[in-house]
Amino acid sequence: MAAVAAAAVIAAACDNGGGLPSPTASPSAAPSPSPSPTATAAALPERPERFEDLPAAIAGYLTQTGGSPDCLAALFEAWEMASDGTADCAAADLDGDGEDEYVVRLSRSVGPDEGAPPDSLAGMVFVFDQQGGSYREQSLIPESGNALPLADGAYLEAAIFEVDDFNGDGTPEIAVTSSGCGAHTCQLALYLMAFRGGEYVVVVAPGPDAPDGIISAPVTKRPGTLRGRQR
Ligand SMILES: [Ca+2]
Ligand SMILES: [Ca+2]
Repeated sequence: MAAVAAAAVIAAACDNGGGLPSPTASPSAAPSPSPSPTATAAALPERPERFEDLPAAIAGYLTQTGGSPDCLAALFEAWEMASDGTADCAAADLDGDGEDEYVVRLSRSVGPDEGAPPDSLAGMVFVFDQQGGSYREQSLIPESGNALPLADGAYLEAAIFEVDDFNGDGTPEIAVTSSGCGAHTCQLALYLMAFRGGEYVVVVAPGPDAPDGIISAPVTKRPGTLRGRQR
């Protein structure tokens, strides 16, 4: 791209040097009466200092803007959010009210000082749902004995694995993963969540292999080898 742009600049310079009158700039159009409402970008809020304050700031931003057509891409860029390359945001109508909700993963760097492998990410996954004109967040990583959060509530390698209608009932479910490592092994946990009875809950029936409906399995490789939904 840079080379193409440079070539265009050079070509333009040559044209101007050829004795031909340079094309006049197109006459300035009359000032448009008012910017299109859809093009009006609300000011991006400052990133809160504390990681645990990000969800409330995002809920406030979504409430102010009435949603996010770019699924928070501009906000995440401004906030310089850490990412593993998997999706940070997915929009889908999860409760069947005709409006999109936002499934959002927030990541930060984490390392051995917090008991994590070097150069890891930890994060939280929330759904932001609008009720009565205000967006509110709910965590999509339920508490479980297999996956303990770090001090600020972040989980290692939290990821949006997929948002899709897995069971064909017409409403999407949300598959979220996180991992945690003990002394010898790492566990990957999978949470399959959906909107039921006014909130987002685990929809897998508890069983021997899934206490609390949370599916977990040992992974012998470093966490992160099971990659989530790609951006
Ligand atoms: Ca909805
Ligand atoms: Ca479904």
